[in-house]
Amino acid sequence: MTRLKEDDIEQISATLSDYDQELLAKTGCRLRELAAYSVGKDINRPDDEFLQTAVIPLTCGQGVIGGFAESVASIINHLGFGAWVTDLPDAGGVAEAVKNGADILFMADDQRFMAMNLHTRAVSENGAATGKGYAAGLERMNNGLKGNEVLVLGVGPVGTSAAFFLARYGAKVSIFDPDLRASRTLVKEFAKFGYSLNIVGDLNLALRHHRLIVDACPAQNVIRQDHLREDTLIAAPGIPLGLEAAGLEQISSRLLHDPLQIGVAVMMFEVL
Ligand code: 2YG
Repeated sequence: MTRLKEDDIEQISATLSDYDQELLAKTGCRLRELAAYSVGKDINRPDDEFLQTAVIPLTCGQGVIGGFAESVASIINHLGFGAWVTDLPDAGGVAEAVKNGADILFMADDQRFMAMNLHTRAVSENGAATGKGYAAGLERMNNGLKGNEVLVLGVGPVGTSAAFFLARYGAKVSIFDPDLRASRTLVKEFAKFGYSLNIVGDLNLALRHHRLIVDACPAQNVIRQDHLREDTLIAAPGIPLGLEAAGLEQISSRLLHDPLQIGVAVMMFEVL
């Protein structure tokens, strides 16, 4: 589980409008539209506007990440919903949220980042939501994925979710993970849903062969400049970004990568 650092997230709140413009240029959707699209929900649900969301900082484990709860609340507010960070952390914060009429709670410890709707009991976990949102982002960037080959790097919670939704969009999904057993387990899981996954053996060959890539692994410099073509599209939920700096400026308009925005937006729409 990657742990964000303060400097990964310190710019989020101030740049959400620019972020939306960039996302619109890449996918044809702003963040709210992409999140609604990824969960298959209508974007305008009038009664949702009044839902109140509380984000509760948690001090357990390695403790609070400065700006984390504030960034989550700012993303939710940017989506058009009311959100605030509780004054208290932990149990006191949960009580404060409930007492002050929160309908939805967001909180993260070192293992799980969860959202929950106190009325419907719907819950959402960040890893699965992030994979779903990035699969939708790639599908929009490519104007559909039916019959397209997509390479997914990393079969953790994010990569697994991304692979599942890519398959649902009709993509031919190949996976790579250093842990071959994990890949084999995923192949069996997918077969239960009638989806066939291909495990790539040679990563270099696979990176050269694939135009569409989901980088859901925490490794750095996995994707090199010589792996990129002028029509390569990369959806990279993995932190830190696995693309080496040399390749960055040439592909920036064809790269989806953010530390929190898409995952939080999908979590919100999953629990609405
Ligand atoms: O409340 C706080 O400030 C801390 N307890 C938050 C700790 C979050 C730890 N998890 C992570 O940093 C990431 N897994 C969050 C999601 C990253 C999305 N790519």
